[in-house]
Amino acid sequence: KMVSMIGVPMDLGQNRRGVDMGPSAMRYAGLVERLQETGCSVNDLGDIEVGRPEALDVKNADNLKDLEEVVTVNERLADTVKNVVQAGRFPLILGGDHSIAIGTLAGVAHKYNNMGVIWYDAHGDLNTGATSPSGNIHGMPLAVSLGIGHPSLTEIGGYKPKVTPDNIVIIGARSLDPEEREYIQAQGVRVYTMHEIDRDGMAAVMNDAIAFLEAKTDGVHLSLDLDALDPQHAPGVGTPVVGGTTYRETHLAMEMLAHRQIITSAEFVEVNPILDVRNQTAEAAVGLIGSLFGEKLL
Ligand code: DIR
Ligand code: MN
Ligand code: MN
Ligand code: MN
Repeated sequence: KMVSMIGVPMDLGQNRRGVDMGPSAMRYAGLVERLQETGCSVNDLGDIEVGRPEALDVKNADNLKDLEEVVTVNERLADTVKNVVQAGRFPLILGGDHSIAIGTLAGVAHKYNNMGVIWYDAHGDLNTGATSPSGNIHGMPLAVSLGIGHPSLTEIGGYKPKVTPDNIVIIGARSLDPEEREYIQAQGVRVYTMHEIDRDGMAAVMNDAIAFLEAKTDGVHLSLDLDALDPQHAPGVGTPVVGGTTYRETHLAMEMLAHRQIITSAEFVEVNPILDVRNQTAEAAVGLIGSLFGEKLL
């Protein structure tokens, strides 16, 4: 695979400082070498420019923290990602908080008529300024990509929506806000909560999710929020939720995605080195990325 790697040192979409260091932590954990060992040709495009919170004139209109700068960064990211996919390369985006999925999807969805999305996360990220309990845009990127929310977010890349509710699957959910639940139920969004993972096992869940998306999409983006993993396995995240997937389960999920070859772009987000334990979470992310790109034990 021809991989183009893009770091997005964004921490404005939530309120725990430090997630801006996520891309460095994953690079430090040996990401490029790991990908090269699995046979990928890697082009590290460096980091997208993000304003420093201290230097920004922060306005929180409409319950959307740092809206202006989040929009600016995501426009830049969308542009870069669009160029990568147009060049026929695989975009691998390193976060940064999950608000960067807005730009990633704006960039990749150009190329596909029926973009599929796997949202691997403890959360639904289906809030808007009107429903969010926090005002944090990292809790909104899936809604924004579905065309719901503030126009300056939904119009990033110059078109909307990027995806439709019947082409997304959420895996690992265990913390959904009341209006996120309502949306999921009203739209019939396919969600594999921790209940289904416990009951049926990760292999069955992934087989089902892959078969579902494979049949009807022409490209699939993987958006992996490290907080989907249990805090024991990924302590370095801003909004940990107990009862998550293990490292092994997530690893298996990545291997199954690699085997079925359905993923056309991916991002790994919410790694926060300040909250981490000796870079464990970045190392977990790098291990997972290795598996996603076809690394094998034997
Ligand atoms: C919560 C937390 N649902 C919110 N969301 C997070 O603020 O909207 N997403 N942490 O990853
Ligand atoms: Mn999350
Ligand atoms: Mn998230
Ligand atoms: Mn592996």
